[in-house]
Amino acid sequence: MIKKFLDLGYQPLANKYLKSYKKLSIKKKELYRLTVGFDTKTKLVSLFNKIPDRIMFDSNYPYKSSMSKTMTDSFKKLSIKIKKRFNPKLFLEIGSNDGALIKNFNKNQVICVEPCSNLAQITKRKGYLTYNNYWDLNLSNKIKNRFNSVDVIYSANTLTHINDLNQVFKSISNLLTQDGILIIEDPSFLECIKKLSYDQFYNEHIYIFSALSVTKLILQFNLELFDIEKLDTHGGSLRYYIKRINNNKIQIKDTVSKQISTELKFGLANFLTYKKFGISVKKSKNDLIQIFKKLKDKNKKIIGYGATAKACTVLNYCKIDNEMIDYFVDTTPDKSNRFMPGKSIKIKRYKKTLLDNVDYIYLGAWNFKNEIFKKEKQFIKRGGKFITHVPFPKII
Ligand code: DWN
Repeated sequence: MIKKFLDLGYQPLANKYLKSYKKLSIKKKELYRLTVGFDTKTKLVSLFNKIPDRIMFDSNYPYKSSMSKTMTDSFKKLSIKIKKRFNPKLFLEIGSNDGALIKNFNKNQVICVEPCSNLAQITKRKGYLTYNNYWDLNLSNKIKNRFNSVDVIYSANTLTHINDLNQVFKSISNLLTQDGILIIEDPSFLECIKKLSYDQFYNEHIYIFSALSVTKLILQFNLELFDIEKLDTHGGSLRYYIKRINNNKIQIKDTVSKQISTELKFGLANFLTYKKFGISVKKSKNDLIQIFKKLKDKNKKIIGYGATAKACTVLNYCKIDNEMIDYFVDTTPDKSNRFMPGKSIKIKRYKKTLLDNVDYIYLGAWNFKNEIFKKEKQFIKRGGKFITHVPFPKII
């Protein structure tokens, strides 16, 4: 049974940045109700309204993983680890984006899968075998016919974006060698609760995983966890290492039982924990609005930094508009001169001078706080301050 614990109101589609501002309508289905539930049986957290993937992931997907040094550094480290620990002859990435990870591998070793054609073009142009497809059984069979099997399959921040998880894991199991490894990496629901980062919910994040839910999910496909790594990326993620249950060559590390017992201790198996989270989110919204109002009463100039999908949820939930935030800055070329979805706030291509005369910066990309603080030493030195809602609304 799926029980609702969070209602973030009517929301536009994240990552759909409009060229000019227009008021979106519920009638025309330009807005959808963002409600989140907890399945008491499977322990899986998911959205009630699921937007078809063909609408979300098209030929104009603006997000590029390579836009942050934190992510490119993390992928470089991971590539070294994968080569050392598993030494794959053939490596497949589901959701290869602009190639931020696979650029660390040899071209003859890698298969990229990427449904957004603008991104698939990038890895194709660089000479990597790229299937511009959604991940499903058809594609898995097509690759199987050509390569027979794959040693390591990896996917970061992608499987949680796919509605049909049964097909996802069936297609993976279909292609993986008998002693093959699956590595997946996604925001951790435990961290999401601890940090009150309700902005992890938007249409693309159909699911938010926990070790508890992943364990149950993969069991149906005779797969099991054998290691878990905690990562700082994307506000606290988990990297799950998965093998076939009948593969006895690999030992199960105690990182798995430790993570599961931490989640159980925190109450991730009980609906009450989720209900409390929902109540705290309402308080967070009111406190953030108060901060903005107080600063605007003093005529302070506020801008946003990082036109993230996450910020889309916050702005639309808290009803923060261009009366509060003058503009957003972002390094992503495809976001520049566009508007934050559902809001009349313009996004400008990042340059340092856009921070001149700014008093406060709202951290849309709070998950890259350290990288941004390092970059904006000058702003901080002249007394500039940041606003964040994570783990609670405050001025830094
Ligand atoms: O799961 C998803 C994650 C991985 O990426 C997708 N569904 C969509 C996207 O979510 P997001 O937009 O919330 O992700 P990020 O990685 O928090 O986005 C950071 C944004 O901030 C990018 O647009 C780049 C920008 N940025 C910047 O302008 N200057 C980032 C840094 C670090 C900077 O210094």
